Amino acid sequence: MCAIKIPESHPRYESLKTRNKLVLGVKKGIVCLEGLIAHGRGEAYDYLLGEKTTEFAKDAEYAASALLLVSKNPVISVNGNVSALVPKEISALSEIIRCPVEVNLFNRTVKREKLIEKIFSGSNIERKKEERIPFLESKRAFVSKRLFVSDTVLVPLEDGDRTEALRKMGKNVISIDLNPLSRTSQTATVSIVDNITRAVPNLISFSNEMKNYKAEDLMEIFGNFDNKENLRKTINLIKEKI
Ligand code: PTJ
Repeated sequence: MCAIKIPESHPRYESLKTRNKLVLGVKKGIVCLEGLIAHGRGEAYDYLLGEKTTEFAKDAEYAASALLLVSKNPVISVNGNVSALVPKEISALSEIIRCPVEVNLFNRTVKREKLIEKIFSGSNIERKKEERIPFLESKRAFVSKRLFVSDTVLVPLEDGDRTEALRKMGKNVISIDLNPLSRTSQTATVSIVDNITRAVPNLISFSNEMKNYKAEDLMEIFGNFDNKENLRKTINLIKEKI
């Protein structure tokens, strides 16, 4: 469903369709206004990356899928933008990985949190926020017991503070953020520099491919991935493009 009708022949059809999903998300009370600004920032980086999944993003998505599958207690954390853009895909990924989804909002209101939880009501969703991430001031510090004890957290469109705090707790953090220079990308264990609209479908397809792999093979795939080097190559790609 779109706020306005966009002809499929439009050269920027995908981008305009994505914007419309966010505008509709605002109208429904799922996306906060700041989410539109955050998306604009993402779009600028996407433009520099050629609006497609780079080979480096694909490598990160492959390693992230292996890490999610080999983790004992993974959790997917979602916010307003993620819930408006890829709700079905997040539910599908959580089923393949067999992990819960948790709503975690930066601009948190109980009303919006409940609205978003409804979107994922058919999934394994963690509602109760009984724990607090240490050394984190924002409302994002309140998490479920499940996330508190998790070994790996997938955090699309996260803020750098929480990524750092989760890393300090000893967790693996998989980020999805189009900005390779953001604190989130710079501190995550696996940094996926790709649009969430492409990254989550790729995670689904890689996880499906690997779901019957042995733990040692998954560990090997994850172990062979060098996140710092991958980020360096992505930043170089942007430099070349400019
Ligand atoms: O729903 P809430 O209240 O939790 O708020 C969500 C936002 C996104 C507003 C909040 O988390 C926020 O302010 O995020 P930041 O700090 O602006 O960071 C968002 C990051 O996501 C930026 O680095 C953007 O480049 C990136 N980004 C934006 N859109 C996309 C994206 N990355 C991947 N895919 C996108 N579509």
